[in-house]
Amino acid sequence: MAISRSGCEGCTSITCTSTLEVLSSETGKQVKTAYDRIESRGMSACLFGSTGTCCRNCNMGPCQIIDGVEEMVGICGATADTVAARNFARIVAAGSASHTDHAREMVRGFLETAKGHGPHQIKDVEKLKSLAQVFGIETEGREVNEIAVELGEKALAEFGKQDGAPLSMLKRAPAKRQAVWERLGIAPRGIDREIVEMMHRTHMGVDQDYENLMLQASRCALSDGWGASMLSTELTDIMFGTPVPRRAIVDLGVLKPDHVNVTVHGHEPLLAEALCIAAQDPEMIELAKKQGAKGINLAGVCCTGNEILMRRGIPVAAGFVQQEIALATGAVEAMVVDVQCIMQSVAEVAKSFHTDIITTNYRAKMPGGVHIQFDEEAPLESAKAILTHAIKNFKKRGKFHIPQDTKLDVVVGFSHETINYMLGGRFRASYRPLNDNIINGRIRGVAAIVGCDNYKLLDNSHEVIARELIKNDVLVLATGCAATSLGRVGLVTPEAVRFAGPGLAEVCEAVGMPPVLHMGSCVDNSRILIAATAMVKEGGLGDDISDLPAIGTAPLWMSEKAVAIGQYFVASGAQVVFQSLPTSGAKKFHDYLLNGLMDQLGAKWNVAEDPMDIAKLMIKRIDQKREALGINKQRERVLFDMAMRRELGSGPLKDAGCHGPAGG
Ligand code: SF4
Ligand code: MSK
Repeated sequence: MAISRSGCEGCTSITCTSTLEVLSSETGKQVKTAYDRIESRGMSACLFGSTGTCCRNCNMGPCQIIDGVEEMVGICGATADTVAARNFARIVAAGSASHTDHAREMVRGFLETAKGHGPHQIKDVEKLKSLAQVFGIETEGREVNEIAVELGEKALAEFGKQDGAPLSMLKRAPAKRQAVWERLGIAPRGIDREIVEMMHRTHMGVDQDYENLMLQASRCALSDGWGASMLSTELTDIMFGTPVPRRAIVDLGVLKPDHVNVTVHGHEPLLAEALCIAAQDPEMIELAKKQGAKGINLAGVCCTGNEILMRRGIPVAAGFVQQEIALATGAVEAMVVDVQCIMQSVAEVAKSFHTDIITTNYRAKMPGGVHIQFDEEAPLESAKAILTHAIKNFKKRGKFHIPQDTKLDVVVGFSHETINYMLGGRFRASYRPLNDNIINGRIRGVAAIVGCDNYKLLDNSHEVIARELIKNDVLVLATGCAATSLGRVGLVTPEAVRFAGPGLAEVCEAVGMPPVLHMGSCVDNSRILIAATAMVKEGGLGDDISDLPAIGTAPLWMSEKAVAIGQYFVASGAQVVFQSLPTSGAKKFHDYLLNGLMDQLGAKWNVAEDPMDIAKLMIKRIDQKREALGINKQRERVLFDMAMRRELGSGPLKDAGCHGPAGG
């Protein structure tokens, strides 16, 4: 459905009140946003492009293929199925490459920290030691930094590995899943290698068999999920602290009228962490005061926002579709960006105001932006140079409009470790209570709502799905911009328990947790793999991820990364539902994704257009798994007695003022 702002009086398709308020304001009317561009283009998407049957992989084309029409194959003879599979596989490769390049930077930053360079330290020593074990690193009697250097070097080697044993972290998966990968020959050998091979196999005249292409697409995606993304999440946690539950606020109302507002947008938390430290520097605060501001207000956008929200409680101003809207307030002195999901239009919107778009990464510059290169070897100095530039803009601020009533409370920071500790209690961290509550039916199952927002679709889709799921006792795990949008509508807080079904509500109340758990940014979907594995290993819910009453969705996916994530979930045994897939023009291949993969992987893609249909499909799949496990009959509610409440009520939210295992 096309979304129009139509001067905003007729904005019936945008439900977000802060977006509507800014677009209707004097400052908002000054700018053109994606909503205007969609309206003027009429959203007439190319049929061949959107159904996956346009090929421009060689200069005999581009070829537009019509499935089943003999003369409408490619000049080279490529069929609709081959073309759609190659296009799909390239999307997976691009998404995996983005996570991989992000992860590589984080590993390099981790190594610098391990060597004692820069402002950061190894914060989570326990996690360092447990990851060191996965990599076969001796920890007994060794200095923390010595272990960290060896871990960093071994982690960096995972990217360029060619042969030998597969990626180290694959062995964290359930044994049965590892056997599936081995049997199919899809255990990734090295992270970069799988992306390169995927690009090669989709070149003109190489792999023409869609089933064979999908084997490599799975291997490539697994190198992201169990390789790059997992490395990034784990090493970032070790360096900056594993997230623990903390209260924070989200939405455009987090911008402050009397402060220098600096929004941090992109993905790699090295820059954002350095900015957080620099923003507390008395020298910087003094400079802001000299310019007439009361201080410096950092606020996140997109996944960088989620990273600093999870670890520091820094507010998030906007998700993906609100990046232009944040600037349209006229209250942002600088938007500091690094990589991924930064729309080129932000430079154009900024021109209407005093705002600068500060690019910081040599890989991502844009016309109209001011470039201040982030120096990994001197992060604090770079951060101060960036902030100084932003502070100097404060005096130039003209009219602005910050929607004051849109500032929502959230409780975030649900890492795998937190869930383990929170549900298992202080003395025996474990997933046992979660599994037991699934088996006895209080919790029907677990659903992940992840990924982007997308201007093409109704902006309340995440909310509709989440409300239906929690109402039906399904615990929701959220990441990325989906988590931000759920925070904006008040579902990421313990108070949202009133919207949950009776069984889920009982568990949430006993622990004091929200029915929607914010697990972080888009690379943090690897946390969901670890959580799913922990559920399997705890016992009682089958012996593979594919046995769990669990499912994921990225209903408003926009980025290629979302498809890579979807594919690594499916290859790990978890079903996913998308609102659409760019493969529907190729009947056999499309059917292979929606059905055929099941035989090999025990999981598959699903498609449903309407958000409510997505939710219903997710519940249906969860119930099918419950039935297969023989636990569907046990859904009569067992009321908590006092002993049960006491046992669960010892988690961090109840008795530790929102501080978990690693402190706060
Ligand atoms: Fe056309 Fe084949 Fe070239 Fe693709 S690879 S553009 S289908 S000739
Ligand atoms: S930022 S990938 S829009 S989640 Fe990770 Fe949001 Fe999707 Fe970008």
